[in-house]
Amino acid sequence: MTISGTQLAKEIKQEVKEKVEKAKDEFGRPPHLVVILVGEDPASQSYVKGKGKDAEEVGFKSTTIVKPEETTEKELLELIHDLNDDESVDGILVQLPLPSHINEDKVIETIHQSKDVDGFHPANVAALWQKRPCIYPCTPKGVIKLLDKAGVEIQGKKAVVIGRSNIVGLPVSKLLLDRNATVTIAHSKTKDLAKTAAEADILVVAIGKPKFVSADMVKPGAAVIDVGVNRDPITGKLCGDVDFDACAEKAGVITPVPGGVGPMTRACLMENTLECFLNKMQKK
Ligand code: L34
Repeated sequence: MTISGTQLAKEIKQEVKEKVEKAKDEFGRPPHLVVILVGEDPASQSYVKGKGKDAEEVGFKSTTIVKPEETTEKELLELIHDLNDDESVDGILVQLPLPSHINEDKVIETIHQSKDVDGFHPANVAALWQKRPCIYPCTPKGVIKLLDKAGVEIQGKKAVVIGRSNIVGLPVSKLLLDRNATVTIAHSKTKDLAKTAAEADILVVAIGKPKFVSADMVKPGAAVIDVGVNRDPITGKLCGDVDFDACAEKAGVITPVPGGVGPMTRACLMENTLECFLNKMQKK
């Protein structure tokens, strides 16, 4: 069975929209999300466009700031400082990856933690790993919601996460661990990766290689979550890290690309923006 991220994202956005209506009555304005894109990478342009579209759909104020590729690190950090100080801005997201002359870590730690809708700030990451209140990063949060929606039991199950990035592999592993799965973090250097993967009740793939997971790596009945967003080298079409057609027959549930984790990332970003807004307003 295919789990539709598009459908679940729609339901989440509907809930956010209703809460935004109420928040507007109570606080006099909707949440304001600012997304910054540096450069002209077509994939990033597409994701940023999707975020702006979703933000408008749920009734946020949405601003997209596009900066040229040559923007200096100093200029970008100054822009972030201005947005940090701007009372009317509730969420700040700088789309990654950034041009190589800009230090991503510096950018991430400059965004004020209270406006860090991505949940990438080191203080937020620390809070996540110490089970303190925090913003759950969008993609990992979306993965867990997809599993819950599909009725997949997590507790006591064997989860294998392929990929160990700060954005997906590590936090998704932590969230699965917090739900009492037994988690193996695998990666491109794992020996017998196929064998390890084939033992998973829950297989989450975020390795960034088109059609990396073949049917022999999937345990019959497993839940397969494909976090990959790649271009098929032959057709140029969007595809995941999982060979969907081959694996769909063996998996119990599986997410498609497009229409799986991508839309969920965006829906969770809307939830996080509302959360940052409410945290701020309720403190006043
Ligand atoms: N700061 N940078 C920051 N935050 C993020 O959360 C991201 N990520 C990743 C890249 N850089 C980031 C995203 O937003 C990946 N990502 C992302 C978000 C949405 C989609 C894909 C990747 C998405 O909407 N995918 C659609 C298809 C879009 C298309 O056609 O191009 C899908 O159905 O999968």
